[in-house]
Amino acid sequence: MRITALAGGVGGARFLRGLLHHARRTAPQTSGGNDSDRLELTVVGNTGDDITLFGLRVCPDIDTLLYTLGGGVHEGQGWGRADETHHVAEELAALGAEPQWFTLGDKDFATHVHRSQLLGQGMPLSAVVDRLSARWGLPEQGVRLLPMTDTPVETHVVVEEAGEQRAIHFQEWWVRHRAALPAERFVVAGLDRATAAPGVLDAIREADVVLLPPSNPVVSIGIILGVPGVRDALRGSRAPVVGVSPLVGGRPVRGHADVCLRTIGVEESSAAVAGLYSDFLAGWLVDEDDPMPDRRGLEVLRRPLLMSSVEAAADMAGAALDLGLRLRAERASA
Ligand code: FO1
Repeated sequence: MRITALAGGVGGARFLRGLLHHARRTAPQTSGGNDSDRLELTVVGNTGDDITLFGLRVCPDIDTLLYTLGGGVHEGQGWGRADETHHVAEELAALGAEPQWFTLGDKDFATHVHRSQLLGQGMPLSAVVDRLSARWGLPEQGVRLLPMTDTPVETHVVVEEAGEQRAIHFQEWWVRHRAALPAERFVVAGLDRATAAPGVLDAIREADVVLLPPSNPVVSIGIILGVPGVRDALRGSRAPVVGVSPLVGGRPVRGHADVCLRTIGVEESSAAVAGLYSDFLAGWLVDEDDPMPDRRGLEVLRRPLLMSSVEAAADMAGAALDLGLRLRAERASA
């Protein structure tokens, strides 16, 4: 069974960890269960968060997916490594190196050093991600992680300060300013010239089901949808696309999806987020307390959407997957 997911950072990674847990706990116990049931997951990761710091290329959403699915993530933060130390960052601060508002741990630095070393040798980002995925044992779990594009792109935020507009990097807005600086709009430098990374469009076209985890619909999934060809592939895919609302009661479970939706002039509701995907969405999970969106042709399921544990995430991901498989079966018999 081939599943493709478009994912951003913490919420997407936790959802996909739940999906893998769901697959393991429902796998046929008999040995040699026919391979067609084995879950093969392709994750298309957002690279709009990427930033160059201290001369190193940092890919926050890709790294959050690697560390979470690979079992090395700092669970409380949802990003960065568990059991970290910060000697390099402390020395950089002593040297007066900027910026100091983005916390990089020592083990995390190794990822950025090696990635920058390989990129510097001319290796495309997708090949670098393959190397990092191998270190984290993703292939053994049947997981292939692809950056959405090998083209360097960066999400910047146009902010208004003292009556003048200027663009700052998304991470500075998100981390340093906690998304509290009024944002005029998002600009993704390089996206219009980007091409989907090798395998991305085929993974969407050839999937049995495509899943949209509860990642930020504007600055994570929205950015992936902006890669030329991705939206058309979703529209034309034989796979039903099933998404999970990132809002519960109109509020994001974590992060600042509400602020991002307001910035693009979209209502902060799960129905409005489903509207952003309406040209390809077939199924939608909303929290059990949320109003049912009355969208024709959209199959809506009510489920608890708080991923308070891996088991809860597995229940949620399992429900999304089962909805996708049901919709696929209905299409096949139509
Ligand atoms: N998020 C923060 O809120 N504060 C940080 O200092 C921070 C550092 C950081 C370092 C590496 C990394 O991969 C992610 C990091 N994040 C941090 C999360 C990052 O901002 C993500 O892009 C967002 O969480 C959105 O996915």
